[in-house]
Amino acid sequence: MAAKAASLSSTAPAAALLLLLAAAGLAGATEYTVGDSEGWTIGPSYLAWSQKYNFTAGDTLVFNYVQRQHDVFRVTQDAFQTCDPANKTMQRWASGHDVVELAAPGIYYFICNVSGHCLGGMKFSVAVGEPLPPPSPPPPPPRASLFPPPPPVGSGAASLTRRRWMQALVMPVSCLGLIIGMLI
Ligand SMILES: [Cu+2]
Repeated sequence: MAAKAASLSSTAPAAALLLLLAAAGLAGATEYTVGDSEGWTIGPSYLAWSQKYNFTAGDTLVFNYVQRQHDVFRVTQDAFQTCDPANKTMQRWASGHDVVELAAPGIYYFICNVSGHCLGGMKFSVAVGEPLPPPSPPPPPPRASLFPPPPPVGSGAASLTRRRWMQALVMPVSCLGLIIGMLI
């Protein structure tokens, strides 16, 4: 019985730590490669790709492509729909390996501005939600001293209870004696 309790108290902190690590992994920022292994190019369905994931603020998008064959424009909804980014571009990238942070919640619109590519399907939008709240701090691990071993069945428990009763009785009796002594 006592051995079982000891083994439980030693595995509990380890289990709590695993849960905490899992929660931290879920709450942390995620990096998404646009188009997955196909990258940013003509051909893949970026609408289908963008609908596979739930994006939250703090996540990042990585655009991988051959430099000068494509580029990345973050544009307004209007420019996204018409594929015409003139005066409607908020940010642009052209390095071939562009890391774009989705810093705040909202809808982000991306297109490729190489002629014909947006109309050819190189466009997608992502709806970025609020980040998950941080995990609450873990409770302090239980200490062995907080769990005294149970008293042996029989004599121990009974004698302990009797001793407490004796202590509870001795105090008022001795006080009463003192008062009586003062009165006499
Ligand atoms: Cu392109």
